[in-house]
Amino acid sequence: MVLSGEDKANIKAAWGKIGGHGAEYGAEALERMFASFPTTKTYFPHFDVSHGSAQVQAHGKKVADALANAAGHLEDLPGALSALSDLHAHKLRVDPVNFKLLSHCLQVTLAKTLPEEFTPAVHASVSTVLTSKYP
Ligand code: HNI
Repeated sequence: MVLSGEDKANIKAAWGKIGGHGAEYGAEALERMFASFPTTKTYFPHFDVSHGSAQVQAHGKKVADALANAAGHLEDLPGALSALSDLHAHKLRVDPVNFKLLSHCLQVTLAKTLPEEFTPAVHASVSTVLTSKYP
């Protein structure tokens, strides 16, 4: 996967706009995923997935922190995401189709919260990164 210079600039700018809201947006994206694509809940049988759940909030922060780390390593995404990829593929055994579902929910959350900044070009750049590991 090759990110253009424009992609990188778009992602850095979009992440900058998220500021301190990463955990909140991460939790909203998870809530949207569980609500809209219920099969994704099968990976979280030990979670309370109801609205406002402390577990979903905490997990939203973990996902957001991982994405922030990735956004800071756009020159070496495979390296930055390697341990997490192993965890999801080999230990958690998450089917790749689910990443597209979470990506979609992240994009909806960003589009809703940053309507001015989330232009089609930014949307495309974010998609490229979020799906970078999948065929
Ligand atoms: Ni995911 C745990 C990041 C997509 C199911 N996930 C994590 C952790 C991070 C993380 C960080 C915590 C790791 C640790 O404890 O060491 N997950 C991400 C990111 C994405 C993603 C950045 C994509 C953008 N995860 C998904 C998807 C699913 C998923 C699509 C399934 C639908 N993840 C899990 C499960 C866990 C998990 C299950 C373990 C949760 C727990 O605490 O028990």
